[in-house]
Amino acid sequence: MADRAGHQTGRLTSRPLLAWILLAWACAAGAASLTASVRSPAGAPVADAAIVLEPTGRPAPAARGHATIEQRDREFIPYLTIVRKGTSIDFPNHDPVKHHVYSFSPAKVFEIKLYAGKSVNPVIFDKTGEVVLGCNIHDWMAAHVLVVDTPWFAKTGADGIARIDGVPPGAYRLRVWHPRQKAAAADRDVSLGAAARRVDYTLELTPRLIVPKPPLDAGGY
Ligand SMILES: [Cu+2]
Repeated sequence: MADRAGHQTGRLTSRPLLAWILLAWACAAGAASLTASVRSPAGAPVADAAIVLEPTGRPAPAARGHATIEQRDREFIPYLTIVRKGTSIDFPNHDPVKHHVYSFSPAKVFEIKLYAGKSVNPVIFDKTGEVVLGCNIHDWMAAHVLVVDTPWFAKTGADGIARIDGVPPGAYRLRVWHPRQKAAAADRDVSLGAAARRVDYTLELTPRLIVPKPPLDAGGY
């Protein structure tokens, strides 16, 4: 596959006119990109913030996905998962102890009773909204799922940066959300064109509650 792609690239560069036409077409049809930077009021990068672009005045194209939230070292990984409405999520348990995953959030109420290894069935997140995950056995385990109705979203990394590529030009409502935000930032209306766009946000968070984990071999769980 790589060879074939490389070969095609070689052919294109040897035909400047064709390459130019393709480049012009790509710009005209051009996909937009948006980069968001999220920082605390003190200027520190904010990780795990969701950046969501919803098309205004037209439906987002339909798509369903699949995602995985693991349990490892008696923690959920990752802390924040953003999915499209209709996405199924698996909850594999890689620990030598059992977990009991649950959510009481209106967007998705479910529980997977005490289990080890692979969870029986994936859970389908069929409503938009915020879902808080917990474990009945381990109080400190917490994770979040944000269910959205658009394929264009990203979450910030440790550098506080999130980037969404391949967005068709047009009008969008831009939302930022963090599981521990003190107050919601206002939505913004953005018009995306061929040029890359950058937006900056300041979000104040409540500190993450750190509950000490007992050693695994002491209590047996
Ligand atoms: Cu657990």
